[in-house]
Amino acid sequence: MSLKTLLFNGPIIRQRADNLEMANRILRLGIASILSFLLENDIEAQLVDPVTQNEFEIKKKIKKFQPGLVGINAYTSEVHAAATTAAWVKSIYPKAKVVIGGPHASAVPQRTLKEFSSFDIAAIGEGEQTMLEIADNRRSLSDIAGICFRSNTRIIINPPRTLIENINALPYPPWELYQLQNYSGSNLASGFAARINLFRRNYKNLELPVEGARGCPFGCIFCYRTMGRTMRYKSAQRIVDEVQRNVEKFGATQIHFIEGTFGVNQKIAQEMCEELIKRNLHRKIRWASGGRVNLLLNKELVNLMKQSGCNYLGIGVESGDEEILEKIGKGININQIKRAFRLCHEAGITTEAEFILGHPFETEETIRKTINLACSLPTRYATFAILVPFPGTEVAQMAKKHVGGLKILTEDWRVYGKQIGKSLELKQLPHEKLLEHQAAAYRKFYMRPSHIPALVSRLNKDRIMYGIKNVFGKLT
Ligand code: B12
Ligand code: SF4
Repeated sequence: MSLKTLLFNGPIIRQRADNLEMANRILRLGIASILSFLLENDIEAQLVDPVTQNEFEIKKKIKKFQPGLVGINAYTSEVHAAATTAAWVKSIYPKAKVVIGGPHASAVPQRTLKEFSSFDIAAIGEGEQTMLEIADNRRSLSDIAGICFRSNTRIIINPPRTLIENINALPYPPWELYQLQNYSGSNLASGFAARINLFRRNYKNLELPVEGARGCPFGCIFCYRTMGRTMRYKSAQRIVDEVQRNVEKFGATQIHFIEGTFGVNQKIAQEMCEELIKRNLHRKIRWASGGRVNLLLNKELVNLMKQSGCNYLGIGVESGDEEILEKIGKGININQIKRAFRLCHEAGITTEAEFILGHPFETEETIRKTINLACSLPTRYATFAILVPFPGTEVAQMAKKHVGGLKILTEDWRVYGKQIGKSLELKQLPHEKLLEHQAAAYRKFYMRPSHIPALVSRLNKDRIMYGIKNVFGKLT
C-alpha cells in the first residue's frame, strides 16, 4: 500500500536571530512540483505550510492525516530547523519516515543523516520520481536511485538517479492548495509603488514562480547546482501556458522565472517573449528573473524582454576585478558587465547587481575595484554578500585546503547565509575586515543622493536591512 505523504514547504523556523536574510515567505517550487507529481500519480499527498499555518494547526493535521512519509525542503542554513521539525513530527506521529531534500541534502547526504538522527532518508537532486518511488512503497529502499538511507546502524548511498529528460511533461505546481493570499512573493517584479510600503508585505501583487529550464552549464566555483550542469528546457509554449494559467486561475500579476540564468537558450527566450506578447500577457504581468551578463548582450533580445513584461533582473556580477572573475570561473569580463547593464538600463529594466566579497585571492584592492564597479554601473540596486562555502561547491574544497587564503570559520550550518557571512574569512582579510568592507560597500552604493530612493524602497528586504544595520553598527 502506498504511503500517505505530507510535504513541508520549508521547515518550521522558530529562532530567526541568525537568519536575518531568510525571506521564508517563499513558494518553494521544488516542493510544489513534487506535490503535483505525487497527486498526478495517485499518491494521497498533502501540503503543510509553516508560513500560513501555525504549529497547532499543523499538529492537528499530522494527527488526522497520519502520514507514513514526510518530505521537507531545506537550504543549508535551514537544515537544523528541518531536523527539529522532523523530530517534532515524529513526536506527534512516530511512524512517519522523514525525507530531507534540496541543495544541502543533495550535496552532503551521508553527512546529513549522520548529523541529524531525525531524518531517515536524504534525497539527492531532482525529487519528483524519487519521492514517488518511496511513497509508492513497492520497492525496497536499496532499489531506489538517488537516495541515501539508514539500514540498521549503517548509512547507505545508492547510485544517482537519471535526470527527467522531458521536463515539459511535469505537471503544473498545484497553487490551488496554497493560501496564496498570504504570499506577496519576493516582490521582485513589482514597481516602486509596491516596494514603498515599508515593513509591510504587499499582498496585492501575487507573484508566482515558473520554471523554464533545469540545470546550469556554467562553472562558478561558489555555486551549488542541485539540478546538475546538463540543460533541459521547457518549450516557450509550455512556459507561457503556465504563465497564462497563473494569471487566469490565480490572478498572478507577477511572474518570477526562477532559473538563475535566464536565456541560456536564447532562441527559447526569444520565443517565450514573443508568445507573451502574442497572448497579450505582457499587459497583465510583470516578470523578473536571474540574469547572467553574457546572456544579456543582445540588444534586440533585451528590448524584447522588456516589451514582454520584464521589469527586474538580479544579475550575478560577483567582482570588479578581471583576475578574480577568471579565478572564480565566472566566464565574464568587465566590458560585458558594463554592456549588459547599459542595455538593460536603456531598455528600462530595473537591475540588481549581485556581488560577493571574500573570493579566493581577494584583497583590499580587489574589493575596492568591486565597489567602484558597482557605483559606476547604471543599476538601481546592488547587494554585497560575503562568500559562503556551501557544501558541494568548489569553493568549499578550496577553503579546506586554504587556497587563495580561504579559511572556513565554522561548519555550524545555521550561519551559512550569504549576508551574515560568519562562515568564512581570508588570511589576508579577516572576518571583521570583510564586514567592514561590506558595510562600506553598502554605504558607498546607497548613500549617494541618486540612490536614497532605492534604499528606502528596500527597507522591507531583510538582507538590505542587514546591510543598513551593519553600516550603522547596530548589529554584531
Ligand atoms: C530561485 C532561487 C531562489 C529564489 C526562490 C524563489 C522561489 N519562489 O522559489 C529566491 C531569490 C527567493 C532565493 C533565495 C535564497 N536562495 Co536561492 N536559489 C534559487 C535557484 C536559482 C533555483 C531554486 C529552484 O526553485 N529551483 C527549481 C526547483 C524545481 O528545484 P529545487 O528547488 O532544487 O527542488 C528540486 C530538488 O532540489 C529536490 N528537492 C527539493 N526539496 C525537496 C524535498 C524532498 C522531500 C525531496 C524528496 C526532494 C526535494 O526536488 C525538487 C524537484 O526536482 C537555486 C539555484 C539552482 N539553480 O538550483 C538557488 C539556491 C537554491 N539558493 C541558494 C541560497 C543560498 C539562497 C538564499 C539562502 C540566499 C541568501 N539570501 O542567503 C536565499 C534564502 C531563501 C529562503 N529560504 O528564504 C543556494 C542554496 C545553497 C545551499 N546549499 O543552501 C542555491 C543552490 C544557489 C547557490 N548559491 O548555490 N533563491
Ligand atoms: S552562479 Fe548562476 S551561472 Fe554560475 S553556476 Fe550558479 S547558477 Fe550557473
